[in-house]
Amino acid sequence: MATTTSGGCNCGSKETPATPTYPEQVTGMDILVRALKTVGIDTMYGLVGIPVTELAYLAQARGIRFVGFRHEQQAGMAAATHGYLTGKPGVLLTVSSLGFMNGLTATTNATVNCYPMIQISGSSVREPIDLEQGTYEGLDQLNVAKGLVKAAYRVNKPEDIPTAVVRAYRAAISGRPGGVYLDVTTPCLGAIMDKADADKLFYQPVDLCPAMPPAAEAVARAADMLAAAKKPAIIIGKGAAYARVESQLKQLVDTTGIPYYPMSMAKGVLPDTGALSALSCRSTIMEEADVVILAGARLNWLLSRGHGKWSPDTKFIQLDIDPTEIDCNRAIAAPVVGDLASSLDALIDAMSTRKMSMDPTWVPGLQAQTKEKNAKFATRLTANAAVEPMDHWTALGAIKPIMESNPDVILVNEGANTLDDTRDTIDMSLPRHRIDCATWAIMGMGMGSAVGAAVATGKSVVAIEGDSAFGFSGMDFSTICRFNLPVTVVIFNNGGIYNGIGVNMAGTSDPAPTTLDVRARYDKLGDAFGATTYYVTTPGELSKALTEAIASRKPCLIDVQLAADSGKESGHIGYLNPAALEKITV
Ligand code: ADP
Ligand code: TPW
Ligand code: MG
Repeated sequence: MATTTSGGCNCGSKETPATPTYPEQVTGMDILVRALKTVGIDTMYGLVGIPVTELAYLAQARGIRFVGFRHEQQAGMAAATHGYLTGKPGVLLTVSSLGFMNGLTATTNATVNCYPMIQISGSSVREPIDLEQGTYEGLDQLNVAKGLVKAAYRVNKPEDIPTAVVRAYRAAISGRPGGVYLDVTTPCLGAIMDKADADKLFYQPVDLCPAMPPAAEAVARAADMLAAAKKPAIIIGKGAAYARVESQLKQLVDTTGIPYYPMSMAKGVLPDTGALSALSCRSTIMEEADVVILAGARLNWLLSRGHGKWSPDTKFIQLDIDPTEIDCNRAIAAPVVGDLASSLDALIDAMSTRKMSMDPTWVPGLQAQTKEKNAKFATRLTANAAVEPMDHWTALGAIKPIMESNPDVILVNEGANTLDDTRDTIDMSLPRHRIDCATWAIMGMGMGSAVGAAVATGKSVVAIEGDSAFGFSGMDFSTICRFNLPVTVVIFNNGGIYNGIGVNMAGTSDPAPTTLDVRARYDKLGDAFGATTYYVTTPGELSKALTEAIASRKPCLIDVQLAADSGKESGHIGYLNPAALEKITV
């Protein structure tokens, strides 16, 4: 801005013109970054472009770590995993239209899984969107997001940004956690305010995730039922892992002697190999337990929705923060609605004045069954150890002792057989160390979750991926390399979705629908980005490679050559397939 007087020469004049002062100004982007920092956000995952590139630069400059991805879906998976592991919402930043929608798949998946995250997306100018006039990347993003996420907000004015961020944060973590969408319009990001006015907008929100203690009578009802149980069991879900109630669960188990069964991502909340672990006794619990505590686990398809093998006489005590979860599939005899920490504290307290009346044969029976099943299972891991190429079990036989002697390594896992067999093979001994495709059984979470886990915790990560599963997110292996993260990706290559022996029944040269590339060298993909890579064909080579890779704390990729006929259709959930392949005729 010119500071001389207008009109040219002022020669001869003795007066120096006063330098005008202007108030310091800030943009919507400044305010957004500061609002995020005020609520404690220190990391952002995303992929930039108009209108959020400068926002990412600014966030980075102001001390928010920005982890840039190759695909928004994976950035979203990273944010979701960050939220699950830290209990603070992970943040995803996307551009408008397709970038928004790519990210929304992850935000929706986070909502389904009860992971707290916030997707912040730039969106185009409102008026031409509303009149459908064909503006740049025009999409009514707020209304697309609504219905797919836990909450969705739009912010149009810079002065509303701090409130919008606090609302998004609270919605993501309070009650049942989930994905929140925050739409920030291009004009709002670029709008200018006087800094002095903006300064007045910020405040430190009080009690962002309030405790929600259960009602006393609900706890007493549950405690009476538990005390009277002959064959009780606790099913631990990932809600318990998220709520960090491992010490309360340990206390409940230690003081009552009730056996426990963990859902997939709750493995390790209490040790899988603990004396009261009934990990191998799922069917017996379903058929015989008379009282089952659901601790942060939904009675959804993963537990046969409370039907199928379940005894019709089993009574459920459900500890959950969401009252609408109760009775959703089957009558719940004793609902305890509240946050798990408060509910478990109250239940432990109530049990201290009650005596258990457990059948003395219940736990020893489960323990004998566990011993027998484990011995049988062990033979499966070694039965084909000398056969080349390996099958899933042989490869897992090599991996099991290495993962179990590195309990602090976080395991990420997706695939069909690769998922099911890994879950069944590798015992976990620490909470929040197993992240998988979870409630929706989706493929395409691997690289994102591995990045999120490594960034959020600083710990080493091993991602065990089916070859198909890896394909959904494989390009973001480059993000692991670019950020030099301590992540090892292990690819089980059996050449296909479920296996590599699918047959094209039309007899043309096209591959079968399930067929991928059994001879692909995924290790060379890792070479392209400077990772340490291995191609292994024997259990010995796999052991050596994985041991080295974990110790290196560097990006590594291990291509594990499996036999094309290793793995069955749909892994362990083939029963959900409407038609078996052999029924198809041409
Ligand atoms: P899993 O797949 O391991 O069985 P789910 O995702 O189905 O676990 O269930 C998790 C449950 O935990 C959800 O019903 C959710 O409402 C509940 N939950 C999440 N956080 C808390 C918490 N802090 N306190 C109580 N329940 C919680
Ligand atoms: C987004 C359907 C379920 S499991 C799977 C697919 C494609 C891959 C199984 O093959 P993989 O493992 O990973 O090689 P393995 O060991 O059995 O050979 N699209 C999405 N999600 C799902 N679940 C699918 C498709 C599917
Ligand atoms: Mg496969």
